[in-house]
Amino acid sequence: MEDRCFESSDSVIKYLKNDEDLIIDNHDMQMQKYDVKQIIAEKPDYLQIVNLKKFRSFKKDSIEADSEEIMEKKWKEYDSEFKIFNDKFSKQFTFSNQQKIDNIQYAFGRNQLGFWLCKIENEKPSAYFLGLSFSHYYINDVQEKPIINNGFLELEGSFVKVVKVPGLPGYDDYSAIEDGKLFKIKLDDLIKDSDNDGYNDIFENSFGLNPHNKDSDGDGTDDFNDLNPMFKSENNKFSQLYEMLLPDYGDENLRDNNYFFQVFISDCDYFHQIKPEYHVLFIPEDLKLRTQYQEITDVSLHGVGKIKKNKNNSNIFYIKEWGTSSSTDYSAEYKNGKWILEIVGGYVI
Ligand SMILES: [Ca+2]
Ligand SMILES: [Ca+2]
Ligand SMILES: [Ca+2]
Repeated sequence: MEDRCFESSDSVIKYLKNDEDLIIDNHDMQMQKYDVKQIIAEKPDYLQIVNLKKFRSFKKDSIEADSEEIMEKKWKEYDSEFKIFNDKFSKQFTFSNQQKIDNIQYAFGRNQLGFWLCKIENEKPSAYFLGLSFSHYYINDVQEKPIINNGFLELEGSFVKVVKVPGLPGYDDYSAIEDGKLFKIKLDDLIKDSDNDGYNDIFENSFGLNPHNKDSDGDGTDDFNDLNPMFKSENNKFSQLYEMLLPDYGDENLRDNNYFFQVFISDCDYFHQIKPEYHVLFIPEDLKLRTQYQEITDVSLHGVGKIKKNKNNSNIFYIKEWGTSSSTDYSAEYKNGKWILEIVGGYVI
């Protein structure tokens, strides 16, 4: 645990440098050159890909230049068009491509983790993770044909690659590798939830949960309702420190947002033991321990680093927390059973 949670050196400069290296490593992983062949070779088994003769290009679909007024009008239309989805799913997804079949309403949903099929049946919302990485797959915003057809989810789109914007970690741009694809997934495969805990198998496999156990970490709470489904929460000094450094959403109650997650890349046991106020997932630091989805998809928007000890005072520590556009260094003093945090550095882009 010592290695996984604590920095070995106590030079602040070295500490900062290590952290930047970590961020750069994660970006390098994204920069791996994938071509069409490789994407197809590594595609999930349940995915079928059909080449379309007539199609809407990535360029047309994604970067059609609109004036601000048109954009505003579009957003207003969006609000009314997807009102029932926004109501039922709170604001956990951006929706498109709505479809009604008998008394079931479907829409395609996107969030920080990736792509989902959202369904409302008898007033009850459910979402099914597609497991298709936005690093490789682009799904068109506009699609003339219905997304549900003959027992399949059918989505038009393109193969893409991520282009990192230099100097702006977290700001991704995309370019198309090949347009005119129809991505097909059998609804039975997509909806399959072997342990019946509310998360489909594809989601659990993509993020390292157990698709055959309702309670992956064995803490007595089902994965779907467990805010920290991968690890048992424990109340100790250092888990408290990590809790204090989590992104703060104020009084907003996100507990019932079962499809909203903060994802952290960390192997630190104390970090894993947090008791958060919203759903969290962890990704292993070791690339070899990641799932195929995690290997190619950058879903972590926030991070908290390792703990650095002060050589002269065993109650003083240093720790860094970062988001997509800022990074903050803290000194943390443990005094009378409480942490006192003080900002000692950082940057904002
Ligand atoms: Ca499940
Ligand atoms: Ca499960
Ligand atoms: Ca659990």
